[in-house]
Amino acid sequence: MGTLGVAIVGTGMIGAVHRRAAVLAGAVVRGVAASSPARAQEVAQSWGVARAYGGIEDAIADPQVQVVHVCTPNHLHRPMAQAALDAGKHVVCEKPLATTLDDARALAALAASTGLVATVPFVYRYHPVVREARARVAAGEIGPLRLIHGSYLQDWLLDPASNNWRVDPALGGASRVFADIGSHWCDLVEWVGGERFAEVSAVFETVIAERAAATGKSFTTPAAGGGTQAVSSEDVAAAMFRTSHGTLATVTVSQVSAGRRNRLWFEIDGAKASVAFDQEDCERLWMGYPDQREEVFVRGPGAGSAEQRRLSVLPAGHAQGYANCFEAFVADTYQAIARERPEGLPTFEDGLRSALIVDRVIASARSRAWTPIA
Ligand code: SOE
Repeated sequence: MGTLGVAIVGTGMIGAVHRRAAVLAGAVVRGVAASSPARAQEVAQSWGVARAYGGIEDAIADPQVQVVHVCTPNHLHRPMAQAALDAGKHVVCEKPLATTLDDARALAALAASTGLVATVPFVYRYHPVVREARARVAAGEIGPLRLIHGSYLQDWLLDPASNNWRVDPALGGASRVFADIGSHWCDLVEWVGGERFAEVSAVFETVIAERAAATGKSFTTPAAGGGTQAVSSEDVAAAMFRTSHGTLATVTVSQVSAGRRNRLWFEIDGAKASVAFDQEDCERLWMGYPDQREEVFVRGPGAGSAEQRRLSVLPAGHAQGYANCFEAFVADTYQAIARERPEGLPTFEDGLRSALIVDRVIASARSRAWTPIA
């Protein structure tokens, strides 16, 4: 495969993460599109990128671009990803794949019909010890599942002075905290545990009723005096799931938990052992046994499952984290374009699965009833 040409559409915090991962994977970023042509110019200059596109039309018309990374606010994912696929470009589209289930269905169907590579960054799958957990569960080391539990907690929206496009349902979608980060947790535990959620009972709470008016930037703390706006999206969510095997799962999700920056944590308890992962302590995997034994598996290239070793690019003790996951995800996406099939690559099918879960979680939170996921 020759050098891939890439367009980055959306230049907030996550656009910069995509750009770095694309470059490290050997691609050339041909151009950027942003919220305005002026902003695209500014970013193109600071990133040292050749072209500042006027919009998605220019990006997909660029013959030097084979892959479009959609890093815009959520409500633009559907039109941007669709335009790119229609133009014959491979797509990496941020999660949530779309703000409605119908839009996610349409994108997944379109991607399947084109045969193009279309992926969604469920990047926590790329922690080497997460691969280790999955391999151990699949090998029967923890036995039949008895319980799944955990949380995904952040604090970047604790301050009422903080606001962001994600808070506005017109831009972020009908769910905020669950679609933004609960979606990662669900993807991860279904993928590691090997059981799919079949029904849900969920509760949403908006604990900060008013926030400083948003400026539209990806992570924003607006200056005082800019007015306030009422908040309708949820700051916290709690959900109980039952898998199709009958296993109970519970998760707490929050963007207002002081001191928790990005704490995705899960534990899967089986009949023979338990396995636990903490994203903020991501070099280690905990295994617990009923006879008081414990094992802490430490990430490294020399031990453990094949996928753990494949993704451990640094020696143990040389911490590998979030950015490395992103890099490995983008590198695997590009490998898929080269016709290889990397293990565990999250595609638009996984984005659709996630959109279905989020849709059912929202329905349950509204109806206050157990709701099937089918
Ligand atoms: C903000 O909550 C955010 O950047 C999410 O949008 C990402 O998906 C998550 O990985 C980190 O936090």
